[in-house]
Amino acid sequence: FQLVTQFRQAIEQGRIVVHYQPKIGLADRQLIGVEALVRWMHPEFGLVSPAEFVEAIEATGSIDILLEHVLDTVLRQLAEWAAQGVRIAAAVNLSVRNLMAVGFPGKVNDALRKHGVDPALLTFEITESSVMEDPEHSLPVLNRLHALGVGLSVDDFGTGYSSLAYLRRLPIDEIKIDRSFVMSMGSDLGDLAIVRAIVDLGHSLGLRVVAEGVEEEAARDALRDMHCDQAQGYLISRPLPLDRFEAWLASRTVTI
Ligand code: G
Ligand code: G
Ligand code: NA
Ligand code: MN
Repeated sequence: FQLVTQFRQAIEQGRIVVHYQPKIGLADRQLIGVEALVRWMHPEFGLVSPAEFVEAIEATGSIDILLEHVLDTVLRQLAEWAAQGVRIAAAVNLSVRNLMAVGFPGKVNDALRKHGVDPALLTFEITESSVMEDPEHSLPVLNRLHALGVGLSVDDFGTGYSSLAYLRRLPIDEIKIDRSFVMSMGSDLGDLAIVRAIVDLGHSLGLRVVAEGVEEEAARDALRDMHCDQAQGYLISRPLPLDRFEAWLASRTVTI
């Protein structure tokens, strides 16, 4: 496949980069960690979003090259921050295919050891639909990841159709409320009710709850009042390349 060849080349040329979007605690507004979001700096098309290429790479069966690259980049960075005395956690997105690979947890373990990173600093984000696609295969992989001590988060929560009984059986630590609900909670009482219900549901199941797509101060304050745990979104910061994220961090005297 030409795409795979191009993609491998892009990795070698340093054109597959990771951007970092901060996540803050709502109670104290301190930085907790970042979500790692990959981008392809394409010579013709500019900065290409993963929305444009992850599915295509996945279809070729070579999605593991992307994950290996992202994981290596992120763990190297976490080790670097830890060496500077800054404790920052990171979340990495998994695709459906990643969840089906039985050898995947072993590779994660190797990568953690290689970089000497505390497993508690790494979380994987999975979507409801990717787990539900083939639970027989994904559940053992999730259990092994959990046993390593890495965190597991269900992304885009509220958009799928997982039964609560099923959710309770997954070895997860966190749910992320889908940004569609959070972005309109200020103008739509139905979405506000959904956000509130998800926060309560998550807490009843002993899970941490993160709101993504926080764009307005009013939403942030309402989420804090509902005791939602963490927030991520343009209000706090857009996803940033490493140098700009570090500048953001350094200049952050007032906690936003
Ligand atoms: O950053 P952006 O809004 O363009 O992300 C679009 C989508 O790509 C999101 O659903 C996000 O979860 C996904 N994504 C970002 N980085 C990665 C990655 O490293 N691996 C996978 N599988 N998906 C990613
Ligand atoms: O599917 P996933 O939740 O991983 O997608 C994350 C993507 O959401 C990021 O790549 C980022 O570009 C986008 N995003 C993050 N914060 C906001 C926000 O506040 N508003 C909007 N519209 N998109 C956001
Ligand atoms: Na995500
Ligand atoms: Mn999401």
